[in-house]
Amino acid sequence: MSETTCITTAVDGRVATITLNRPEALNALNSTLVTELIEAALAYDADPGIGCIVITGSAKAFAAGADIKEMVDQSYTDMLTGGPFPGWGGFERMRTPVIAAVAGFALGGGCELAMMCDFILAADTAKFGQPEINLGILPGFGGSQRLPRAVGKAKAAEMVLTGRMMGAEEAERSGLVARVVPADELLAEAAKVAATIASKSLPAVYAAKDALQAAQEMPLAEGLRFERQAFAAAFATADQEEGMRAFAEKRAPEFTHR
Ligand code: CO8
Repeated sequence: MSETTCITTAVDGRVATITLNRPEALNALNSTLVTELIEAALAYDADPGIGCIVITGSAKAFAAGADIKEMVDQSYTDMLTGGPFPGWGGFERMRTPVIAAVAGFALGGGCELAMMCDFILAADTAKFGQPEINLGILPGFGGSQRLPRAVGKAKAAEMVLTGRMMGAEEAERSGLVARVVPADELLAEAAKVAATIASKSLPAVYAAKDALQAAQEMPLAEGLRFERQAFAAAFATADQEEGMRAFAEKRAPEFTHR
């Protein structure tokens, strides 16, 4: 395990885990934490030895939002020119799947960070919310766009306009999280799911992630064309032949990630 100022990182086999670690501020996303998080995530993304990344926080908070104390004196121009957190573009374009393992508060920028990940595994203690309205602002990390896509316009509008938090069970029912697990099993379960993903063919995983992302961004016809091309391209990989031969020969595939 290695530790910087506001995060810790650990690698186990082909799975990397980044733990947000500012307990004194419930993992509020200040510029140091965000810089460290993005740097670590991009370094893992560039490493073909890593097949899945888990981002998690503490038992009390995944992240309670952007650091309000750091933002209080920021101006319109500060925000327009990137605010305290430039660099999210690279995070959003990563090829490696990212799982958010959320316990406790995931609020504001914390909820938005979780939604930027490919999917969320939630502890039964998780609480999601976009409480920016209580601060005289609105979501600024994609919450007004990703939350309605995840839970529908009505529920998203209620949460964004009132600041109401949503518990884990409601979040699962609404489609915000993939699955809820008991809090003391969250990290083990996230590690297990991440190891499963990391055991698959890397090019196939990259392509599947891209296609799922396209579904969020493109009209259906365009997304279907994207998928058709990506599907055909999978047949240019050694792993496709290995995966299908292994099935026919009733053995486990040995992917070489090529
Ligand atoms: N920023 C800074 N400090 C925080 C934050 C935060 N978001 N959240 C908690 N803290 C600090 C508290 O100030 C407190 O510090 P101290 O001990 O020095 O007083 C410590 O963490 C513990 O917090 P509490 O005592 O408040 O703990 P509670 O258990 O009583 O309450 C809550 C927990 C309900 C989570 C409460 O802390 C809270 O409401 N936090 C703020 C939540 C919030 O409003 N989040 C949205 C922030 S705005 C945002 O995320 C915008 C993102 C878009 C930016 C785009 C830029 C380009």
